[in-house]
Amino acid sequence: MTDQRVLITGSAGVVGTLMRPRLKRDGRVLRLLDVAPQTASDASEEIVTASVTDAAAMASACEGVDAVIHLGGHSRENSWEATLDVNINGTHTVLEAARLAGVQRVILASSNHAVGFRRVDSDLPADSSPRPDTYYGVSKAAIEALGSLYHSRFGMDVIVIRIGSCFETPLPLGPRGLTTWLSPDDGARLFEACLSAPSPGYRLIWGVSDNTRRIYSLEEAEALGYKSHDNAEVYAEQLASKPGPTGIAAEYVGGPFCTAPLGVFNPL
Ligand code: 15L
Repeated sequence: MTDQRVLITGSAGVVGTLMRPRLKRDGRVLRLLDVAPQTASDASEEIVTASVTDAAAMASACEGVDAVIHLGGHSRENSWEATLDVNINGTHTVLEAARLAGVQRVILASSNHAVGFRRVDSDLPADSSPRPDTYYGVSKAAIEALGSLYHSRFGMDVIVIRIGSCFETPLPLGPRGLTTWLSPDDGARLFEACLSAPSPGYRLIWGVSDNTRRIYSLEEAEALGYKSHDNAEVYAEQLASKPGPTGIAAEYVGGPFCTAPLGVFNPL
């Protein structure tokens, strides 16, 4: 039996770094693509140093691949030009390369910031229409639309995950993290569900742990086979003394992104 080969773009980024060891499996090769240098830890890893905006590099990166997990791109607010180039054109380049190489399944990383201007007071369905809070959020809405297009036109299975906040712990995020956290282990469970669900078609799902203070619906992710084992609430005591969002940031899903200046790199 030949190995399953999964291409991960943006594998040296925050989510990529957390997923890399967790998505290792016997019989699976991870092809790890990033602009940053990386080193293969063993024969089950293949390294590609390239940008998702490079069509030729993406074409060869997609050769012999069974599925793509596309995490590459700017992961927060940036200039319009950089966001357009790397996030929107980059995702188009990835999808087009995957299509031409015959890759049947692509998993795209969207974000809560695609719907950042939705109110926090509901169990928000995963397919809520976009209400972006930043240029970054606009790019994530565009990525979702591109995924839908590639499914409808070409029959590719495309699963788009609106990720809450995927970090080792919710502690750096402050109290908002108690709502938005996707634990790395749950993240891996979610990606495994996305890789193995039979013929999913086009899906838009939330990427979040089963947090006590969760405001995103898990119904759609669970329908794909995801089961969260983690809950950010175990960090609640440690975060009790930290200031939470106030004003607009407290009212809307995007939190601090909703008031940060547009087009300015934001380390939040
Ligand atoms: C995101 O989309 C970012 O990529 C991540 O760095 C976090 O800031 C997260 O949203 C969040 O909302 O906490």
